[in-house]
Amino acid sequence: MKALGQKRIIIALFMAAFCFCMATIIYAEDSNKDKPVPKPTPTAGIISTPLPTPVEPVNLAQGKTVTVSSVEKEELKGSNAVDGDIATRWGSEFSDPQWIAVDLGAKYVVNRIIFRWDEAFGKNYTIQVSDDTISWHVVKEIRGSMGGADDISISAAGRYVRMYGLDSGTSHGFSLREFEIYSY
Ligand SMILES: [Ca+2]
Repeated sequence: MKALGQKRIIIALFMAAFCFCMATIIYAEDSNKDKPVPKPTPTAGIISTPLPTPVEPVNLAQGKTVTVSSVEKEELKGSNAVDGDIATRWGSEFSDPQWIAVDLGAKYVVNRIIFRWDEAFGKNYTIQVSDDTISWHVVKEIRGSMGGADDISISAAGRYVRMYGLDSGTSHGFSLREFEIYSY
């Protein structure tokens, strides 16, 4: 009888422990219901797309081979007009006409030319193109330039581009700091 009583006590203790565990679990679940549900962190609405880098126009004439009608003196050579340096210049003899031709090395479509004149500027001149330096085609005629920088739009194609100076704006021939040629 004594063993049976102990067995009942053990069962009772076991049941009590089981009920306590169940009560604890239920309470924990109820407690979780009251907890705020974490909200998802909103993702940033800014899409980081790099802006396209502006493409700088390339001066096709720079560093190319130049031929000129004459030079005033040796240091005022024709290549000074395509060296990218505004401080250097080509200077012709003091007479009209005079010309300077750039060999682009291949045939290009040319849309813009800038002449950066020295004090002895070209007042009246033409722009010519050629594929062989034998047959030249006049694509633009400039009359009454005031010097400084002549920024000229053209539509032409050729390997060689020439400034053919008809009349200087001074009595000192033609002097060109930069002969710039663009295709765009
Ligand atoms: Ca120069």
